Amino acid sequence: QSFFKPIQNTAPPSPTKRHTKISVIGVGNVGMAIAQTILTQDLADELALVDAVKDKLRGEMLDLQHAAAFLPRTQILSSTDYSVTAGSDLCIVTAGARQNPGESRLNLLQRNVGLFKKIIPPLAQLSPDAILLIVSNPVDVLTYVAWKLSGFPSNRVIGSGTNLDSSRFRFLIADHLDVNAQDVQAYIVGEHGDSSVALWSSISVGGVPILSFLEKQQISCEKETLERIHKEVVGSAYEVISLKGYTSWAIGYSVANLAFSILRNQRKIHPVTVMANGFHGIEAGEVFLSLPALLGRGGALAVTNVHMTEEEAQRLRDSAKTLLELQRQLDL
Ligand code: 6V0
Repeated sequence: QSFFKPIQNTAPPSPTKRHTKISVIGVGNVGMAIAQTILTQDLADELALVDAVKDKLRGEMLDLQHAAAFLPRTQILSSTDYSVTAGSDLCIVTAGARQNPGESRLNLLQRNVGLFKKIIPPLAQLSPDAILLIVSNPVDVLTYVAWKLSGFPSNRVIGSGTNLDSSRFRFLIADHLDVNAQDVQAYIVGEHGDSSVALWSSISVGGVPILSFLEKQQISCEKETLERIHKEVVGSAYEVISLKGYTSWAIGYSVANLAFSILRNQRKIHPVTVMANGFHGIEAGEVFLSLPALLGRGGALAVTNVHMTEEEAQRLRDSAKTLLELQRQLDL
């Protein structure tokens, strides 16, 4: 005797409904913010969590499962073994080592490369058609590392890059003008963090290009405000970390938004880390940097020909050189 008495002659479930699976590697502050935002957006039928710390991983899984009564139905699994990720459509990597006191950035990077050597090959092997979305820092170099270790085509290896920097930028401009941040278009490209490049001519509010509007009106002090806002964007992560110890909510929403664009084939443009070789005069070699890219079910589908001044393009090329130099020092 089963709990349900079946209804006779019902049609079998439609074979066209795709089962969507997302894996999140690393259930720290960032991984969990991403996982919970994904659940609220009804993006996946299955969510697999992986971490190296068994008890914390199980605790986080149970805590999310206990919210099932309030969320769209998603099967949540967890394991320290990568077999739990098999058949994923999207693998989001947030695992990372913390910087030790006095440790150089290069040393931290090399330790994270060590972690990626354990993480990326099994992910790629168990989900050969997946898209890899890298969040761990330094995100640009680690996206390159993930691309190398996975053997995937570069359109299926993406880093969260300056998507977060750009959303901080849009928030601050919106706050200054007292408008909705969704009406502000503005791109920060290049390296995630300190050397990011704000594309001034890309800023428009409700379809009005801000810079040419200011120039026509000969309002120069507003330009200074925009520059101050970019400085504030660069300082934002440091400020949040000094206040609460880590950043989580904005990166959670920003990565879940990327997951939505990819899995729901939105063909939406996001500034994310992609293979940048061949764009905007970057010819020095295989390097990943953020550029406004069209995202859909196949991953990064195209890069927009966004207008850049020669100075902006030069700053991108300088970043590319710095990253290539760093990549050359890595033991891959
Ligand atoms: P955290 O809270 O220390 O979490 C890291 C997690 O990774 C921990 O749960 C670890 O147990 C786990 N981990 C470590 N090694 C492994 C391994 N081999 N396999 C599986 N799991 C492992 O860090 P937090 O969540 O705050 O940050 C995670 C990463 O995201 C860091 O590299 C941050 O610098 C980076 N961020 C990137 C951002 C971006 O915009 N790209 C923004 C914020 C943080």
